[in-house]
Amino acid sequence: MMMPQERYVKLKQYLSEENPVFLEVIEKYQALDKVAYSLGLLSPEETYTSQISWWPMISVLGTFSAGKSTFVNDYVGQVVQQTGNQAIDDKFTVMCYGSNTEGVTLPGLALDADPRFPFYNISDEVNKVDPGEGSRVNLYLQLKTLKSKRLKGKILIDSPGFDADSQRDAILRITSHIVEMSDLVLIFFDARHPEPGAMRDTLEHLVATTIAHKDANKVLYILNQIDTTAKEDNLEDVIGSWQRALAQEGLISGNFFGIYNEDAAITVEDDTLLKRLKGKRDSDHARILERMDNVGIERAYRIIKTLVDRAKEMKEEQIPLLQERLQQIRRRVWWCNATALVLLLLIGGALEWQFHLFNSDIALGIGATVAVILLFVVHLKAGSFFAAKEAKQWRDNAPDISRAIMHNASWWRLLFGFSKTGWNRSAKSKLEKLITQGREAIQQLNDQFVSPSGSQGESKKV
Ligand SMILES: Nc1nc2c(ncn2[C@@H]2O[C@H](COP(=O)(O)OP(=O)(O)OP(=O)(O)O)[C@@H](O)[C@H]2O)c(=O)[nH]1
Ligand SMILES: [Mg+2]
Repeated sequence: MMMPQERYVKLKQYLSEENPVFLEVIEKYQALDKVAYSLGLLSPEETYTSQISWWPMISVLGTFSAGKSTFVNDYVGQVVQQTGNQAIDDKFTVMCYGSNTEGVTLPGLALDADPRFPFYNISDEVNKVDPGEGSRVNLYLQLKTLKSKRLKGKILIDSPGFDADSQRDAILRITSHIVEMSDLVLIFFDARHPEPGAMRDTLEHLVATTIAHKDANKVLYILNQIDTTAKEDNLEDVIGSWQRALAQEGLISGNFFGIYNEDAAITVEDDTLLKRLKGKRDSDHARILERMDNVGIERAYRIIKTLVDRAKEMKEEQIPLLQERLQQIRRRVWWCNATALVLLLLIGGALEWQFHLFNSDIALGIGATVAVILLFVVHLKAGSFFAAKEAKQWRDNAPDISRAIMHNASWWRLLFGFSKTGWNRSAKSKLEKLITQGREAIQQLNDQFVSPSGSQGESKKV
């Protein structure tokens, strides 16, 4: 396993050539990790740099036979993916650049075990929703490397079509992971079946999750195979019913496109009709390609935004929650201590009353020492008992909180309090600094990419 230190160095080497902004950004991630180590939210071998994709990542999702693989092949300029009119793809294919002229296909395990890819430890995630399936990660994922200029410095993912009956939890989990990690998500629909029935599942699972996504602009909704509307010359109707179906799922505004693949398209006899279809296709296709080619810019923003969000979450949610839970544990421990003290005094009083046990200074001293030792034992036992109990409650839903509770429930913190000690105040001020610096880094990116006139065409590529 790659340790954080090694990972920072690798990331810096790889990314600083691309854009010097990344050097600082990686250092900020390092600082964020440090705060998390001190709070116990991360274990020493973990790092937030492995929870995001440093590569720009584009994913292609959608209904089956919509033409996803055909589109992907066209984009990379090679036939990497099989296509056909029945459900073809049964796994997610992660594609990246490789210098071998002969492409290489590697099993899903290659992705699961490699911290440079955004699927590191995906088997654990799959196991959470579908116990046991994680070990069969090869059934769900594969990695293909190919020598395609378009893929340089990018990750492109082709996915299996959504099928009404056979959607496994594992596939759904991987899909939402992909949507989460991607800088650009292309959701393909099939113009041959634009009505709600045929894409019910896709609508429910993809549209619903992407609408809810905080960064909705990264999702492109693509009606593919619009050449097929030539048969009845009803492009507008088909697009209309498609958008109505999307609106029914709550998607009113969004990035909508209509395209087809020229090699796979049917022959259109009518010239004016062909021109109209091709006009729509060419302009929409060009807009999609522009977003795909510029995905490096979106990635730069995403990486910084994730840092800011993470720091905010830590400061505004995790620290207060942790503080509250630890206070609670501390209160319980003090009640135990108080009860023990009362019991000891009663026992001591009874012994004195019955046997006059504490009639000398030495006896009194021994008695007091025994009492203090007993109280300390009670304090330790109660502390670890209540901390373990509390940690267990958070283990499944918030493992980082659970770990932090155990990390912080040391006897001296339980004795002297948390809110009073400086640790959380200093953590909070470090996080505040990171948040401000993150915002500055975003401005720095704006300076690089945004031209004052606001026109997109003048922006630089990362
Ligand atoms: N008419 C027409 N046919 C297309 C177009 N794009 C793809 N096809 C055909 O549609 C069929 C399905 O294409 P694929 O690319 O395999 O679709 P997919 O979405 O990858 O399908 P799964 O991987 O099975 O989910 C193939 O026979 C393609 O030749 C298009 O724009 N127009
Ligand atoms: Mg396919």
